[in-house]
Amino acid sequence: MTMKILNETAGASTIGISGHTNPDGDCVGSCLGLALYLRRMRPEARVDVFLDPVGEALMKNIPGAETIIHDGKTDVGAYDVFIVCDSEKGRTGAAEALFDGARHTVNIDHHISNPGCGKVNYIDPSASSACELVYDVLDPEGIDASVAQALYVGMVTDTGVFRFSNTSEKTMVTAGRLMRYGFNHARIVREVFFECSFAEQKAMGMCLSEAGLFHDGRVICSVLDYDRMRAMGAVPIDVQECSSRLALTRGVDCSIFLYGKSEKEMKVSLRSNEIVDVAAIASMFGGGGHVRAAGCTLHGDWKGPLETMIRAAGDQLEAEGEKGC
Ligand SMILES: [Mn+2]
Repeated sequence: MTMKILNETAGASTIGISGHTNPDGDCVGSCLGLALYLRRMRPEARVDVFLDPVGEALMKNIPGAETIIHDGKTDVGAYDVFIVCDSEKGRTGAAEALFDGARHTVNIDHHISNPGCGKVNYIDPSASSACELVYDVLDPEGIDASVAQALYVGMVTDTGVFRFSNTSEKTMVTAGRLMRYGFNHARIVREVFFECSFAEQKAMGMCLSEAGLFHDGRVICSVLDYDRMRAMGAVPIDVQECSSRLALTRGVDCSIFLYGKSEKEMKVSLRSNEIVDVAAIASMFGGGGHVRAAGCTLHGDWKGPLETMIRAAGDQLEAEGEKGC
């Protein structure tokens, strides 16, 4: 039987909760969902959440986000219970010492690399999100709309609004049960997942209109140099989706997107769908990453390296074509 968080926190007067550094929606949602629930069900206990600063959309859509403690500072010597969500303890930054010093520890996570670092662990790599697992350890009667909303935000984040292959029947059933508590789920999806800044919209438009195709339309490439970036008021975070979007062009396998980070520095973001090993291309210029998503940085001339990268992608596609014959 799945452990229940009320059993694990019985008699506790201090409870600490944390997740990984640079927290995403699943991390913040699972930590806050758990905290809001425990503040309801264990009113006698003090419940502290420790996380790095959280982005604007998550601050707005995760209830209780304003109660997060950012610097890991606390006057509690040793927590009665410390819970880590969506992470192993080694990725929690300043909170790791608090976890190590706690009398009892719990770890709830869906990362396959996590062997479980608590005295009690609930680790399930088949779960879409930590939030899906947090729901399992709560008693449904103790959940209210705020708890449900926090968990829903995390599920939406880690499943890409229920699109990714980690979305299971259990994910949909859990999400459906959360909806019963009543919150504006349409607004959450819009604000947390789809909304962009004006600069981001402009940058995406410019990136798409400047794009060109190579190698029979199987490689796509676009460049926003530093002057363009500056003219639009765009910063690197505004162009983080550009390469993925380029790769969604029909017929394309590989996208190469360059943007100026400063006068002298071009960042390269590569994506592929099924064939090109973009990590191999990025490594030609001192970068790296994964087979389907990689990047590197160019100093000085970028036109020569760009041609080289386009050619390398074409060579890989050709080699794959020969293999198929
Ligand atoms: Mn997660």
